[in-house]
Amino acid sequence: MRNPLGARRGLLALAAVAAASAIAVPLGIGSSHREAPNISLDPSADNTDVYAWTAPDAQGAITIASDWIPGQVPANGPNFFRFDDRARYYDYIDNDGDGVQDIGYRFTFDTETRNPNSFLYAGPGTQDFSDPKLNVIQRYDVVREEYNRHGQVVRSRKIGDDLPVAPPNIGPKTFPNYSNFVSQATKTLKDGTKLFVGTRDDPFFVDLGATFDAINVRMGTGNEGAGRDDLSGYWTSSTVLQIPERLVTRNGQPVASPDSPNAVVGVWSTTERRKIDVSESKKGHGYGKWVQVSRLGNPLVNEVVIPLGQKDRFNRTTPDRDAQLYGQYVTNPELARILNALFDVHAPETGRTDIVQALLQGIPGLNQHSGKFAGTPVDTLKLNLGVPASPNPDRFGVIGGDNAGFPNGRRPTDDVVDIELQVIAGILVGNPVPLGDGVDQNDEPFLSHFPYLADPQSGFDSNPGQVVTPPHPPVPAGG
Ligand SMILES: [Ca+2]
Ligand SMILES: [Ca+2]
Ligand SMILES: [Ca+2]
Repeated sequence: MRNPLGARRGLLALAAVAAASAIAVPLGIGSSHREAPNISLDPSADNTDVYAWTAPDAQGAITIASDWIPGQVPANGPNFFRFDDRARYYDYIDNDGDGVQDIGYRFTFDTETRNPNSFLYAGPGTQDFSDPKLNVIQRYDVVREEYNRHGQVVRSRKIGDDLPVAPPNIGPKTFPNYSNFVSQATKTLKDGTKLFVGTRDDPFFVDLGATFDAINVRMGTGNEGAGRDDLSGYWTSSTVLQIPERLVTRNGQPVASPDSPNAVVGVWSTTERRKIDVSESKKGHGYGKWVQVSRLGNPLVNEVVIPLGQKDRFNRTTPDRDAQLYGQYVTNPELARILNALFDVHAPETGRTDIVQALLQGIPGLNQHSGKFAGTPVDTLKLNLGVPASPNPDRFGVIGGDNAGFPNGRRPTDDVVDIELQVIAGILVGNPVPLGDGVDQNDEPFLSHFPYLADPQSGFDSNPGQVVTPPHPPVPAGG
């Protein structure tokens, strides 16, 4: 099996290491491809991706999808991947730009085995959640929290109680109507919030094995397709939320236009564990306070920018301290030096305020917060909710002229690998280099409706890591 571990968290750093070792440049970053050493040993708490966008069919809401647990091989019974009952999973929203959460959604889980004397996850022909043949069922609670300016909880409300998690797609004999089955896992609350939690096709797409080799072979391109989606067919564990704008904005009102003072929100995701926990403990029965063990906002920062010695610390800290703790690594990114050393792309190596602005401060007039915290550098995915969804999304997002995509939020279709490589090379400061990995889209088409992320391939039918993008003519930088 190709190694999908640490998937996109470690993606670019991994690709850089692979490329470096291929031409024997001593970069001194060691043989380990683990991105953040501690969390790579704790995959069930590992954030892999966060998406936040305005869906075309729900323009008065923010849609947030968060994924955990990288590299889930579908054919993996009898104990399939699932959320950890002993962890707490969060989506956070900052609506004034100080990097302190204002709204949070906390997911906790509880797994029941109905018949401990059976080895089967579910019996043949299982139809729905009430079917007694469904032997293992995981349920979740979701609590909506509101915080003061110090991030302390001032209001807490359980909005979902014992809701069913969409099970893994074991195979057609077990779940003959899988799509219908898991559609029951979509819930709409009284306040208009939609929820889905469960197994999905991993929406991230990347040629993990050959990113930089392709650039090496076709210098100046890397943009002609022919890449292999090494994450194709793998599963992920997802939470998808669709929240009416008035429930996330700073003034409790819908967003009237892109210029409205309440238009921009920042999104990130975290995982918490008990400070002292033991494997025998039941849910909530560990000891000690809850501590954050994983954090993810933009799909670039901890992967590429934060050096190995700081990555575990990054996972423990909060966005409001990002500038103080990690600012130097953003302005002088190691990856720019690596790209230059390997491929001579003339990427600026210092003073990269363009990267700080694109990812941490927000782009003025697009996705920068307004008000007294405008331009504060924090690693959140900043989305202007007043920008309408694009009828023709461009996979390059903003650098492709489509302001409804990354880094104005992040849609599942956004090709963040190509975008990030081109941003590091300097497309925002007049150095367009048509870098890419040759994979332009997900292996599975996204759904046009909630929860948008595609059904997972079945364990019976899966053949992960095999989908290859057809070759195509070169695409210039920025698409
Ligand atoms: Ca805030
Ligand atoms: Ca996929
Ligand atoms: Ca790509």
